[in-house]
Amino acid sequence: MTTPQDLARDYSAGHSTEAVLFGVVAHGEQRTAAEALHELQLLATTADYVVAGCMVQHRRHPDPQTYLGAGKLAELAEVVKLARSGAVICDDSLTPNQAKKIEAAVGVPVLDRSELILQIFSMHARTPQARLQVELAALQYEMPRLRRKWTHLERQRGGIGVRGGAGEKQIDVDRHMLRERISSVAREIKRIEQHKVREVASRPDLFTVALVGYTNAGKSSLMNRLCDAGVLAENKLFSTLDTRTRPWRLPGGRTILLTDTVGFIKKLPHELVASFHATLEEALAADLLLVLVDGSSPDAAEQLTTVNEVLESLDAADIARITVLNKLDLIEDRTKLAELWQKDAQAVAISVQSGEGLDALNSAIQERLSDVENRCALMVPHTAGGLLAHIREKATVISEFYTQQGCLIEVQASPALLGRLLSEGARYAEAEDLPEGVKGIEIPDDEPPSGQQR
Ligand SMILES: Nc1nc2c(ncn2[C@@H]2O[C@H](COP(=O)(O)OP(=O)(O)OP(=O)(O)O)[C@@H](O)[C@H]2O)c(=O)[nH]1
Ligand SMILES: [Mg+2]
Repeated sequence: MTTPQDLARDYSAGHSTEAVLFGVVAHGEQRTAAEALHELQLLATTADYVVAGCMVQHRRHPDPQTYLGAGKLAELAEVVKLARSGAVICDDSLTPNQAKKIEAAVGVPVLDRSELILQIFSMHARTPQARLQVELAALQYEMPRLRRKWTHLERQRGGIGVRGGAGEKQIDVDRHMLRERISSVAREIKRIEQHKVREVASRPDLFTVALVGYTNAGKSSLMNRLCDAGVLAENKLFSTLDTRTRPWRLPGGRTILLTDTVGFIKKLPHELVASFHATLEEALAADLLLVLVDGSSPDAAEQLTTVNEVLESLDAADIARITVLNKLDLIEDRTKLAELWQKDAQAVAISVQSGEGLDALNSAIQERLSDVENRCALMVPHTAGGLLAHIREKATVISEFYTQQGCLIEVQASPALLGRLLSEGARYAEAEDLPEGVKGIEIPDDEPPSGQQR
């Protein structure tokens, strides 16, 4: 008997199947087919296909019925035959009808970009939440394609006709089964998400920086370098599907949080965006975004544009951000970064591998911290001495001075943290707190930052 898992989960990887890749590119495109389909090749090899050839057609738009024009489709069938390949993979999403027609012409299974990305997500999902999110996206992707699946199965079994055949009744049964499974998976995801929301809410009120960016840009590698996090980083697309948060001790002793999450890619299947929305939202509940780009990629500028578009679609366009151009060690001619500097003149260039630029990244983060935080002098009485460890961990300490009453401490901290410290026994320092002759501690005599009572 067919189960919903059978229907949605034939997203097993390519198992070294040889595949011919194809796509449509604009007239005037100068790059070779292999160059134009470079990203699709990375996706295909990550999903364990062997690329047997690449073919592109220059057209204004894909054909609504067959994606490629009739002549090019015949050429694709010829290449498939010659290369004896077992599948073809399209660089775009195909409608169920287009996929069916291409399959009839080439005689081997057709995958589109969405299906390939779903396969990779399915291969890389490790936590129960990621597994369910991929399953939900796969079920939703499958729903409008059931008819093709059954036509295909019947042909394999030597069945005749589609209308009124066994497949037609089976489609209704399957559709019902898929719907039930979709609701049950969605319910389970909701339950996990609610648990996560509580977990995030209970997190200590540390400044949080999220790593976002195109897949394979080096987000997890940077997190490993900065936090000794031991997360998986490899030269594959979508190695990370889960959000992980780790403490990061800045030089000077203060701790902030760093969050790593799933990467973006152009033409990400909308089922996956919807399904991973909560994971991304968790990452985007950050005070600052580090938008990582692989500066050595010939498509770096386009990738940065895609990332900015995705961030906008996730309502994250207003979060403070630093653009970080990574893999500097691979760039021989650094004038090639000019286009990226043009997009963001404040971008910081680094190499996670060699460590170059990490100091500059640190300074840029400290600068952003000082933009959103307040600087002031506090008096922490000896009776509230327990607060000092808390302050040293969560705020930037500029200076400390012990007096008879307590510790006079100059800090830069978020308004929320200041509010808490004041409610737990600290107070704003006054000029009289400073013993005579002591210099170097600045006690502002103007009004304290808005919302705070002196
Ligand atoms: N040469 C070089 N390689 C780097 C650098 N940073 C990361 N890499 C490599 O780039 C590949 C991808 O790195 P990851 O850290 O997995 O990238 P990611 O952004 O987390 O990717 P996903 O999780 O797949 O979205 C790995 O093979 C890293 O070793 C760098 O500065 N220089
Ligand atoms: Mg990663």
